Amino acid sequence: MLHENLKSFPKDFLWGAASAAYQIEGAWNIDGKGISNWDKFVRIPGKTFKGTNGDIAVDHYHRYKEDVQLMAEMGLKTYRFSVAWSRIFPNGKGEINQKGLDFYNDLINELIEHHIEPILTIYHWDLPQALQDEYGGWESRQIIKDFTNYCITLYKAFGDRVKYWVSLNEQNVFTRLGYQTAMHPPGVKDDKLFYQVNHHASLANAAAIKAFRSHVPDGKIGPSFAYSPAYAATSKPEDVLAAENAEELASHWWMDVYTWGTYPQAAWNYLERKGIAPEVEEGDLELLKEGKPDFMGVNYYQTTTFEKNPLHGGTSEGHFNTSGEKGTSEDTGIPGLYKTVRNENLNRTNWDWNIDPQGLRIGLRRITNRYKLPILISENGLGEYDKAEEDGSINDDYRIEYIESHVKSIQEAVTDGVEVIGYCVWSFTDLLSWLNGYKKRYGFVYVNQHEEGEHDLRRMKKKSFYWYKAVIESNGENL
Ligand code: BGP
Repeated sequence: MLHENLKSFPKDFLWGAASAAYQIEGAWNIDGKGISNWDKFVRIPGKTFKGTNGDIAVDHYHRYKEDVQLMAEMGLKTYRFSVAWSRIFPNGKGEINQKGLDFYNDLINELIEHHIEPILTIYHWDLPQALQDEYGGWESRQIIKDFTNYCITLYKAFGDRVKYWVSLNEQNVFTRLGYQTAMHPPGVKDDKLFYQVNHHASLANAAAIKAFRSHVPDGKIGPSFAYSPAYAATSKPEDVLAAENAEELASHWWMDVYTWGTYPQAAWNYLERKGIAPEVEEGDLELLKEGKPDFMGVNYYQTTTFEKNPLHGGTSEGHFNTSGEKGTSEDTGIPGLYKTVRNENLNRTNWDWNIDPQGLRIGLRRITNRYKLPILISENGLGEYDKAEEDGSINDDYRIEYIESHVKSIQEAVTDGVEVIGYCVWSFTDLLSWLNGYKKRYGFVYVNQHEEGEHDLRRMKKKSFYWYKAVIESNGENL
């Protein structure tokens, strides 16, 4: 649809930015914090870019007041952050670490004082290592109880002030990279285990949402799903089918479970015939149905284009660009189902991520049509090299262009009738990219932190900082 005039953003639209504990906090072993799976994983040689780790990250733990001050100056309406589970429960369960609760209490109070709505992500990938050691973390059903206990602790501590909650961040990504590509902890490649781990995570997600209803009855909660809408490479029916396969196995597999507590049929049959469908126990599907979210959190970075992949001799796992050298990523696929192919209609970043603002509108509409849930865009942004000039300016016009085009696309979706609650740009300050160190930057605020040498971690406002401030001031009218 081409619209003559676009609808305005809702008056209470949550213009925001996002982060995650491990990527910003640092203070990895301070004030009683326990060790997480990431604290351990980054110490294995060759796992991260130049061996970078989050020991210090951008030291948000000690500089949160300065960071919130910058958010206030920008006029942010909301800030999405995550809680490090091992700060609250150093062993994942058992005794609570009061200093961990204090830190997040202080942060939340600081945000509220500055009229910034907190959005709290309960789990953004940093699992207490003690749980991984004891029972394999997400590999065991025991995680459901410990995760729910951790959630209830947070609901009781912060539910009076925090009204927006994200349960699991990108379940599809942390399980895929943890159990299919071995690029994230625990560094395993096992397809059957991957689906089993996902089943446990979905159950934990549902149990957490179910418990939320009695502890924070006036709050809203949902998972954040990493959605990459599938395109067909051509109008050949076999390519269209490949895209359908991908949409079902790589997206509906999670979003259907979140919303309805059911697995999509063709994907289920495919996995069952291969002997890798998850084992479902009595009562599981009932629990999944009881965990319906209030909104679908969507992390959108790009669309993916698919074509037919032969059953024999087809493409399987390919190299992922974590070097920032354009053109080094390879196609991936599942023989017999689909394979990715470069979309020549789209420009790409230096990390080979497609730049596709219209894809966001398409994705928002697909979710609205299928699930009829409001949507929180919990992440979207551009990771690029940034350069601090001698006069301290950072001219990130490419980032402004990226965000502006995506905001326009959201407005088009809003005009189409999609209910969007808010938009959290990834990220507020520069931060540690899990596998790409500090050279792949996303922030509105530059942080003087690099892979090597000593750096003073000072904060510098990028050109995009001022631009987004003006967008917020005009509630998106001033693009
Ligand atoms: C999402 C994660 C974020 C963030 C972002 C950018 O998948 O939720 O934590 O890292 O991607 O990814 P990257 O740092 O790999 O560019």
